[in-house]
Amino acid sequence: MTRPVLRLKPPTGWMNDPNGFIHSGGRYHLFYQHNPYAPRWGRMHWGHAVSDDLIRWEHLPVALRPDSFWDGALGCFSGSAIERGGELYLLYTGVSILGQYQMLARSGDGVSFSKRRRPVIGRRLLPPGGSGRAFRDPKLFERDGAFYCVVGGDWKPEAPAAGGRSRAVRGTQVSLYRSDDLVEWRYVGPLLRGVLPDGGVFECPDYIRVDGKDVLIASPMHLPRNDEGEFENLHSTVYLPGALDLERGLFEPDDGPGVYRELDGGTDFYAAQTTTAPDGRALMVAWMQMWKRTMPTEAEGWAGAMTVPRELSYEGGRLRQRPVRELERYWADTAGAADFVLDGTASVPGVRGNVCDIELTVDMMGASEFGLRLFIAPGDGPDRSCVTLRYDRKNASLVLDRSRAAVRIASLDKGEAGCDVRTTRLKLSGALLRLRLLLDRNGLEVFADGGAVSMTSLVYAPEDHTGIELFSDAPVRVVELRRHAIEGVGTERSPR
Ligand code: DQQ
Repeated sequence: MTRPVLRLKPPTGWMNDPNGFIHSGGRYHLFYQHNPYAPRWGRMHWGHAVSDDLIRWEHLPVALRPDSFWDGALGCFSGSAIERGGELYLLYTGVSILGQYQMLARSGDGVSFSKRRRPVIGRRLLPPGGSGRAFRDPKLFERDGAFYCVVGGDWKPEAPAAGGRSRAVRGTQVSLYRSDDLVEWRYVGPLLRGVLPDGGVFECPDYIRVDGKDVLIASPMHLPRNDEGEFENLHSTVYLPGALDLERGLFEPDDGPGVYRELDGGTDFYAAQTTTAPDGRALMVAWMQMWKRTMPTEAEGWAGAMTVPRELSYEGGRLRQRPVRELERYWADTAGAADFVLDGTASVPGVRGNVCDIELTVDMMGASEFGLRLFIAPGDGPDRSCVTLRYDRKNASLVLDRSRAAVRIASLDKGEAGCDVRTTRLKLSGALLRLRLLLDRNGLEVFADGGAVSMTSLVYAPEDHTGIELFSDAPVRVVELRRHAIEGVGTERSPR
């Protein structure tokens, strides 16, 4: 199995959630949940990588290890970073035998971190209805000289269910805290509350202002699938545009209570974390994986990787995502064709590859289906393995199908119906379908309609499965097809 070129992955062992994503000391830092000893989840460390441009990453030594009483049970869980007075601070969840509490570490050089001995948000500061059993993933932000963080966790509603007998309801909440110095915190209020199946909680909450809009992000566990075909993965990542009231600790979602928008419609996207770039861009990265799936790279001693970082914008009442523009510096050897009619199946000379960036605009004309086959095995014949992305115009949806992929991935949880096919609503305003596809050896990131829809999925294919084909059920006009190879990202540099 080949390692992705563009996307951050662990030097060895296991990687999950992105943590502490920040630009500090002249470079980007991306920490991550890490087990350096095996390609499986274990007691959590914080792995650490740095980059000048969000594309070429250099691994640094592990930043946090479970080496104290407060993280001695399951380790140093997810959290975030902020700069203060020229120092880099990490706020993370320590998991001890007493439960989950928020811990602080700091560094003068951005490489080695020293931990405060006791939690800064401990038992005394639990939110109303919250227990220390699930209280995790603090995400820091700064506003008007004050520090804030949002923390996910459990919530036991105070009143019994209306009209019924008192029943133990296990809910979940995202709580807001405030501090002037990152050490003394006070609880402000609940930004989001809900009840998820099986006592699931909102993991990895995040808040960012994008183009003047307040956006709350969270990763709810076990969110049930809806009629729109959303939330098909075991756990989901959602966003809620709305209005944040920092004084009263309230978040008013634009869509009303209990409505979540899926952040990505693919099979592998979780625990997204945002940061703001020095030039003001809102950036986001996520774990490109889903829990409880077979992970074929285990056999190579590593497992888990990130998405390529994305830029966020807020336009037309929705969040849009696109790969960071720094990626374009690595475009090379552009091939493609423009303004031709496709009717049936065709390939375009030079348009192939498994590490490339594809831009495509298609006028659907009278067709009801248009699509691409990617990662096609060499040879001839209709049975070659591949992955299919197709636009189904009648159902206004984009369908990503990896049931014919060279290496199948299975879901290991009965809460998930399967993980071969994902469908995402995509309503075109006219007949133009606009797609951007990022192929990176064992993965595919799809952005449609200027990033209004994204689908992120792992695809494991041998190195020579580089064929690309277009297909349609009736004539369509390919307005533009450009495939940029990606070169010069180079090999990974490991800790010295
Ligand atoms: N992963 C971390 C937790 C978080 C979960 C543990 C989400 O902090 O809630 O590795 O993937």
